[in-house]
Amino acid sequence: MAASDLQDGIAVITLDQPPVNSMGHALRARIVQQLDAAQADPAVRGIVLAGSDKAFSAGADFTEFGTPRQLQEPILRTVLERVETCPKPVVAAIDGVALGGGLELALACHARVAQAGARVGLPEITLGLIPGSGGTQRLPRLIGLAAAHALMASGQPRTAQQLQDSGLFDRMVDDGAVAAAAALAAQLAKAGPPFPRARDRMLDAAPVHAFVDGQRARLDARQKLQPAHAALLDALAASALPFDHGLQRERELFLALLPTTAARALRYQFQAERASAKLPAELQAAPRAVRCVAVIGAGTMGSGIAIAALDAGLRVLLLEQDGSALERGLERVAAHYRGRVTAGKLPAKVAAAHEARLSATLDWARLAEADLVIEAVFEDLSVKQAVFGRIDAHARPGAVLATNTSYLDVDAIAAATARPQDVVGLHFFSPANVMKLVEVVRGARTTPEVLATAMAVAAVLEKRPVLTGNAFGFIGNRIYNAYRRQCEFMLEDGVWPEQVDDALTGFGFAMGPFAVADLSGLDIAWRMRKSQAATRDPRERYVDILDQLCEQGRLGRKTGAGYYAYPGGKQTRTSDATVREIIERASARCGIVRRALPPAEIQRRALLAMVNEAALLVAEGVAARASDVDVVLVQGYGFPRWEGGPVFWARQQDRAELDSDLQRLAEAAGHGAVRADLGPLLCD
Ligand code: T1G
Repeated sequence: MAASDLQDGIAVITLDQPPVNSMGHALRARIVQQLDAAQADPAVRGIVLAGSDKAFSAGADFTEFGTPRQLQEPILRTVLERVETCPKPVVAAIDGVALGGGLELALACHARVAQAGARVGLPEITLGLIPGSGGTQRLPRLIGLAAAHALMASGQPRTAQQLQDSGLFDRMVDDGAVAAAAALAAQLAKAGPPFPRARDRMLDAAPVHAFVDGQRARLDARQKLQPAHAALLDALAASALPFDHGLQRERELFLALLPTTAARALRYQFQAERASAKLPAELQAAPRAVRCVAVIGAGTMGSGIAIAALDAGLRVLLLEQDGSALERGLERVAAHYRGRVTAGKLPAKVAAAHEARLSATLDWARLAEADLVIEAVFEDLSVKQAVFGRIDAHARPGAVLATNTSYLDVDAIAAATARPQDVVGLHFFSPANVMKLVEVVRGARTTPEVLATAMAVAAVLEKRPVLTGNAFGFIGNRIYNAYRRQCEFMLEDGVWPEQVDDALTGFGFAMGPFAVADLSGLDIAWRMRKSQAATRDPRERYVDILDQLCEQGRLGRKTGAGYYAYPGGKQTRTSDATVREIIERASARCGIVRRALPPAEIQRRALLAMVNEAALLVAEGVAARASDVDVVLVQGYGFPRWEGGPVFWARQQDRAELDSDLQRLAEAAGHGAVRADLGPLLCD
């Protein structure tokens, strides 16, 4: 709630709605009540709005969105109007975060004082919305259109420090924002009305329209798929109007976005990510403390994991079995930090502090220093088992032992130790210091305490952890394999790689499956397929196009040809007659009469394959929650966030059509195809 106390004629109204002062109806009503009381109290000369050191306010309470409470007076705009029209000066004291409606509340104040470490932003675009309480109208008037657009279009918070010269804040302090705000309120009271208001500044129409038209032309393909980006520009164009007209236009645009699939999907994703970070009730336990992480294997993955741990403030011991490999790994880490400093993304002293916490060794005995050991060596079971045998011999009792395997059996790896209860999978995605997703793989003997430690470390690394059972492919690769297999079926059925890729990027994927395969290299899948050939059921439909490409040395971009040709080693891919011949021969061998598939059908078949596999994963208990699958696909596989994920997408479809389409896909796949029961997946 909002409590108020009077200090030397200045009423300090403190927003107190843990954990982040999200402004639901109760808090909004309390703020208005406290404002009215301060306004009526003759002893009050000025007013300060403050929050906690964690949050001034995280904005509107989006759990109220789509419910009557969201539109129950006082709505947020009413609160802001009461602040802006208050006959006594109102100053915001910003510490922690001021996001969305939280920043909009501060913008409606007559002045703003920020604590240097505070983070402010208008992240509405990440929720498929635009600011709905004046942000698109007040912010450009305070910091200029271009700076305001940059903040809103990125949706990313900035530190107050980064905005100190923007004109957003009247004061910036290292500490004591409330006292500084009280002093400023007293100053404004002494000077008397009218008090400064963002709304009283006008913007010239011509430069506003020129800027907006320029930005509209720059919207990229994926932004054009998201209605909020165009709506934001429409709202900014309205900032050239008289303030109240612009405010009205913003409101219309905001309300039109609220019910969109994209807005619902993005809110769903926000909450799904928080849910996935929590272990199921029966597995909850206290995590072990982790201060030192040993990473075994200084290759691309190992050095990426080491960087992620260094960035999180942990001590890192990088261990290799080969001196030159260790040197290369250290250079990879050093080059990373040099690049960040050169690009101005990291102060040199911070980079130096990170690197100071890195040590490297060939001495296995030093593993005894680690609280967590992460193995990131070659993806081969016997190699990993040998490494875990040595880890077991040197790691201290109670250390958590993690394998970064992307699909091998975690139990078979754990069996190489005398402490399988301490073994867990931590499947990072490359580059490990960039990709947010970590699959936390639970072995048969993994204890809840070890799982809790893995989830806690993932949070420290600012990752998005998702618990998964120890089944082949875990969650992400299992789903991705089903998706790619369906896309290979479509090649045989009648389309070319570029038609599949274009249809899926047209849906919003960052890249299509064949472009991804060429980028990552076809030989990875080829090696896996050859290892499974002996046990593959000959009755099952198997598409050997990839095998044939690899047999011709077409391993993807790195060999200048894969599903596409890359003439002159260029990045741009071109379709290739050789590939088409291979595909046509494959169709002929299957007796398939090729037919063109429209993009919508390509998209639907690919998505249905994901949905079916998601349902199987939930039914098998590999995924603890249906929404966990969506977090994995969005965070690790380029699934468009504004579509929510395959499960969210399925929940928007007609159930009967889903079932009949899945039946058709299962029949086309032939022997071995399993059509899942979507029931458990589709109930929210
Ligand atoms: N509404 C409701 N609940 C919220 C919330 C919000 N705005 N923000 C956070 N929570 C919940 C969250 O679900 C979790 O709940 C708990 O608080 C702790 O969050 C009108 C329309 C503030 C940086 O987009 O970015 O204003 O899981 O785990 O890591 O124009 O929360 O514990 O039950 O994330 O310390 C715009 C979203 C809203 C900010 C804190 N605001 N929040 O991070 O904790 S729309 C946002 C965040 C709007 C106006 C528009 C982060 C955080 P539970 P957490 P954290």
